[in-house]
Amino acid sequence: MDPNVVAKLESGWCSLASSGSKSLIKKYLTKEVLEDLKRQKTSFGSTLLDCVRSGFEHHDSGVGIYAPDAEAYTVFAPIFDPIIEDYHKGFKPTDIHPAQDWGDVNALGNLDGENKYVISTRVRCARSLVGYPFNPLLTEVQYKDIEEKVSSTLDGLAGDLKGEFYPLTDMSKEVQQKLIDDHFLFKEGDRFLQAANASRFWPTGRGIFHNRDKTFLVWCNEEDHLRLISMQMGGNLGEVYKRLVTAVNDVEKTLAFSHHDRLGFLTFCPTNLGTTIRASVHIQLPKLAANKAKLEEVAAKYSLQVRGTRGEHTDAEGGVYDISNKRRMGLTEYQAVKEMYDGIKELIKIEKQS
Ligand code: ADP
Ligand code: ILO
Repeated sequence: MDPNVVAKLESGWCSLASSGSKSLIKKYLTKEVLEDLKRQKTSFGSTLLDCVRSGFEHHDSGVGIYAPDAEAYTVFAPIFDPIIEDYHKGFKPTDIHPAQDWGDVNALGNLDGENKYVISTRVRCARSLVGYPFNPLLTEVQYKDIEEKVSSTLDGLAGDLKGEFYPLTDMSKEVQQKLIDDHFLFKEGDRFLQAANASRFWPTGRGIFHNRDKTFLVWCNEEDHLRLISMQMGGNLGEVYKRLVTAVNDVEKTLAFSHHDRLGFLTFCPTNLGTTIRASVHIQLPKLAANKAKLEEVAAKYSLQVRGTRGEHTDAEGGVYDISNKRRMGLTEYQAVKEMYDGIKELIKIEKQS
C-alpha cells in the first residue's frame, strides 16, 4: 500500500472529523472503520481514498462516497453498508434486494387531474455495462467503446422511442446550455463528480440520445454508463412509467447490465443502487413550501426527497421543487414509483387543506 494514500486518508479524515459536515461519510467513517480499511485494495487497485475523495474535498456533501469499481462495495463494505442502510431507509447488510419487477405498468394514473400543481413528471433509472469499471477507472478508449455500444443500440429503437444520439464532442455550447436549461441534459462540471475522478477525458464518450418529442432520453457516461429517462409535461405518471419500462426492456435485449445478487443493479453512487429508480415531479405547492423546513419534514414522512428546480444541490426557482422517491433499494421498481405516487398524492391533499 502506497504510504501517500494512507497519509492522505489520515489527514483527510482528521479535517472531516473536525468539520461541521453533515455528510453520511462523516457519520459512518469512524476511526475504527478507517483503521480497518485504510490498507485495503480491490483487485482493480482501488483504495478507500478513491471512494471518499469527493466527501473529503466537499464537506457539504450529503453522502460523500462513490464506488470506483463494482468490487469496492464488497471490499469496503464496513463503510458502504451503514451508508446504504441509512440512505435507503433500513436496507440492512443481511437484506437482499428483490428481483427486477416493473409490476402492472397500466396501474399508475395521473397525479394531478386538475393540472394545478404538477408541472412535469420524470422517471429515470441507471445502468452499468458488464465488463467495464466505473468512471474513475475507465480509459479514454473504454469511454469511446461504451458510447459506440450505447449509440448503436439506441439506433435500433423504433416507434415513439426512435431518436438520435448527440455526442457532447459535436455539440455547440449554446445547444448544450439550452438542453440543460430545459432539464433534458446533465450539467457540466459537477464538483462532486470531479472530485471523485469521474470527469476524466470530458467530453469524450459523453452524449445524449433523445426521441423527437424529448420524452425518452438516455445520458451516456455522465455519472453512470447509462441513465434512461422518460419525462413529459403534466402529471401523467402512468404514461411516463410505461414508456420507460418499454425502453428498458428493449435496450436490455442488446446490452448486458451489471447486477449484484444482494445489491441489485450496480451504480457509481450507493444512493442509486437496487432499482436505480428516481421518479420525480416538478411541482408547485405554495402553501406547504412557504416553510421549506416544513415541506421537507412532510416529504420525509412519505419517504420523499426534495430537490431544487435544476436538480440536486440547486435551489427552487419560482417555487418549483423537484420531489422524488428517496429509497431505491429493498423494494421493487413498481413499489419505488408507487411510493412517489402515493406521497405526491398526499402532499397535494395537504396543500389543498392548508
Ligand atoms: P438525476 O439524479 O435524476 O439525474 P438531477 O437531480 O441531477 O437528477 O436532475 C437532472 C435533471 O433532471 C435536472 O435538470 C432536473 O431539473 C431534471 N428533472 C428532474 N425531475 C424533473 C421533472 N419531474 N420534470 C422536469 N425535469 C426534471
Ligand atoms: N456525492 C454527492 C451526491 C450524492 C447523491 N447524488 C448523486 C447524483 N449521486 C453528495 O454526497 O452530495
